[in-house]
Amino acid sequence: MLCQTSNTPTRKKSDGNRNLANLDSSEIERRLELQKLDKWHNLVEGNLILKQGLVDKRKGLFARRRMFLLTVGPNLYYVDPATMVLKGRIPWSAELRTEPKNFKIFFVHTPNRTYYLEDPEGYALEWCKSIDEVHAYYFPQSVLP
Ligand code: 4IP
Repeated sequence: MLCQTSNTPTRKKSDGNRNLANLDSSEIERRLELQKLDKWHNLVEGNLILKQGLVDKRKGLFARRRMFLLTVGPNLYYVDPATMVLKGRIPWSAELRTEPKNFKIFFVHTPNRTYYLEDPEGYALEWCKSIDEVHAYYFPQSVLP
């Protein structure tokens, strides 16, 4: 697993992440129908949300609390939950990789930027695992042996 190293803590129980590899097209359609009732649906360009949660994204001295939405595509959108404005998205590429620091803090490395992220609920390892799974699904050639 890309995000796990020998000195990282063991994972907490699952927080409801949906595994992309286990979803067939009819299940995706069914979940998309349900998702249309979700207040985040209009912000993710019609893509099925695989995982969501509030994450503090640090840039410079300050951190901004954002709703992170991991979707098929793949996409990793972040939204200001107070204004419901889509603020950005982490760009995907074969080079993207996660790095958990502890239960709360994790990094997402991209070629041009490292995103410094903190899950106040302590699900950093789940975020890394979910992002890694989506990455492996879309960029299978980049998975290390
Ligand atoms: C902002 O700081 C926010 O952290 C922005 O995050 C961030 O954009 C800006 O970086 C940064 O300057 P202030 O709110 O204190 O001004 P968000 O877009 O989530 O509000 P990104 O999206 O890039 O992290 P710059 O370098 O993109 O402007």
